[in-house]
Amino acid sequence: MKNELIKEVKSKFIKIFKNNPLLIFSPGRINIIGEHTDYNGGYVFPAAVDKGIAAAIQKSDTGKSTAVALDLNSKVEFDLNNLKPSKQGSWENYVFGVVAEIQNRNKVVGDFNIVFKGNIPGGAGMSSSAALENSVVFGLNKLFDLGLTKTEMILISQQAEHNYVGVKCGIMDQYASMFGIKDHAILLDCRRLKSKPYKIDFKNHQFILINTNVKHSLSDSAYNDRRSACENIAKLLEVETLRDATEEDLEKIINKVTPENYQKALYVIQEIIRTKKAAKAIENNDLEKLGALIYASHNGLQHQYKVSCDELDFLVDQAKKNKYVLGARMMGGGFGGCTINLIARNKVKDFAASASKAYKNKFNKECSVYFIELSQGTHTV
Ligand code: GAF
Repeated sequence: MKNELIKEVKSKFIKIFKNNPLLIFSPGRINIIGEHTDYNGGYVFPAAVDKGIAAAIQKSDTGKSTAVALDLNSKVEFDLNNLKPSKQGSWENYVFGVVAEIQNRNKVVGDFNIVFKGNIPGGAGMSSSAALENSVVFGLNKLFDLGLTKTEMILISQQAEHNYVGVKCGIMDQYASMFGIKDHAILLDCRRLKSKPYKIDFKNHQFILINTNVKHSLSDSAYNDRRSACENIAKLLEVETLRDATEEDLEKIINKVTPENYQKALYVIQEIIRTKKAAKAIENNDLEKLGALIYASHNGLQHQYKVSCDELDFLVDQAKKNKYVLGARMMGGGFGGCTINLIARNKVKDFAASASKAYKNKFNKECSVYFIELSQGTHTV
């Protein structure tokens, strides 16, 4: 699947631009636990996967730059000296944003052509955006000898998302996509950008994803709203981020915040603790415990942070009814996309079939089941 994708972008590139490109694969990610904690300076527990974006990129000598999104059958030509965001929601903002942020760091990028295609459905909550941004910055760094470190590259990708795409995201997605390690998840301290790899090789259990195939609108503005609510509460508490606060600290300002925002901050404080506990559970091979933490994470996302939706809640309820699923929760920003499920290997087929059937009956639409492999981060191929 990945190889076919790479072959396809290569041959399309050669057909359009008549020279040989540099080929890059940049993965999407899952996240075991630690949702909406990254921009609060907390911990997350993601892993890069075998699905992502394949990009073919090369210098251009025609005096202009071109980007081609094969999935969308869309092509834009642009002038590197006159970059500004396109209308909100345009895919080219991911490309323009990365170039502009490189330029902001006084690095010189020359004209280039890029052709890309992905195999993560948009809106799945698996970070196709970060994968695309990382593929662009990684490719340009190589082509133009920019001398950027991987950490600088992910900060560029993140800024592109803030300033060109308009989502004030944390660093989890870009980090996981860039630094992923085969067969491992990464416990990431988002403040220090320090991570610890955990080999994931449960004997009798595995993670699977189920995509609701919905993405409710307003998710970007809801995301930014939550981020600023968290920042405001951190200010009230006189701490840098909610990572530095405890439940007791929060209780002291209970009268100064709305009950809704109180619950959101409480969720973040509790989720950071759950994430660290999840790492311990994996160290101890205690999958029951890990599963319980994953269910608790969903409960917080649904009732306290309020970023879930009926479709995600329904799939998590289906998981709860099945004793072979140890834990399930919504994954990523929310309002649609996938659930992640920790399930007994020999029961995957049964659960996938019963959950899919129930989902179809309830919503009159299909969900999709994804099997994933934990894979290496952004790389040339
Ligand atoms: C999105 C963001 F891009 C991440 O930074 C993170 O906040 C996530 O939502 C929620 O955990 O994927």
